[in-house]
Amino acid sequence: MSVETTATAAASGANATEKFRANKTAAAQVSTARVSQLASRAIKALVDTVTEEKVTYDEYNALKAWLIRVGEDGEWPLFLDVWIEHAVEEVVNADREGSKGTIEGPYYVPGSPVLQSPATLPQREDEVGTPLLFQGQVTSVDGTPLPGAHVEIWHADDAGYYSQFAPGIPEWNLRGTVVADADGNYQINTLQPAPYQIPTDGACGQLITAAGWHAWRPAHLHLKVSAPGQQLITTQLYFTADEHLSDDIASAVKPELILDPSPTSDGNGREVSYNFVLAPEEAK
Ligand code: MBD
Ligand code: FE
Repeated sequence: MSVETTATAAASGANATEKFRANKTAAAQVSTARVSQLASRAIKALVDTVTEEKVTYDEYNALKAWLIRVGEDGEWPLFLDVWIEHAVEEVVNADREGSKGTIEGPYYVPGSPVLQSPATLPQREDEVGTPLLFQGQVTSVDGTPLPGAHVEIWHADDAGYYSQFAPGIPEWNLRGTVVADADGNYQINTLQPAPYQIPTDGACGQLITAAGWHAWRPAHLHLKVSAPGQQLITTQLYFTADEHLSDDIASAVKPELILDPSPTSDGNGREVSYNFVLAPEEAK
């Protein structure tokens, strides 16, 4: 295989780094005092680790080499979203009403094809996987349906690859922005995602191997759900009986986010309902 057709951590990481640069606005509004406070504490946490653990020069140089490699492999988005983002999400959404959120992860791309409900996500003719009908209603916290709510969904294919991050997959494969109907109801036909291993051949994989950890996330759907006047929620949904629900490497599972699909009447697939409750936008 040529470089272009091989799914490597470096290729996926470079894409994640590029997409982050393209989509996220620079963190320009952090004050000097706040930068000083946060950077001091973060550095102190590392220094305390060195002191308390009596770190050797071999260990210090191993860390230096590894940090250099994280950048070379483009894996800062992966590293941060796997090991740090869950804490940010918990802090930011601590008092939020309505449905639970969880981390976005490194593989979101804005601007996916807009599809009217009932919708089928873009997929290849020979896409592998069990059909999954995912449906429900989007309401506000007082139960009012939200007509035309947007249910943005993206997930990995059966081999664990995301379109636009692994090579050879059509651009918007298994990605879509589904518009709910006049009653806030949505219906999405897709495929059951498989348990997912983060890329193991880059710097993050090197850390996982060196530490004797595992690289698994439970199978998941990623979602961003929004409607005018409501706060957008970023979340993920998981599936009951997945062996990695209790040891997600990204620490992003919450009990409210676990689906339990049933077989469809034709016996060919599975279906599940999940209702999204959006919190009102904060008064300005
Ligand atoms: C993923 O698919 C993901 O959702 C997270 C959080 C990290 C790495 C890959
Ligand atoms: Fe994911």
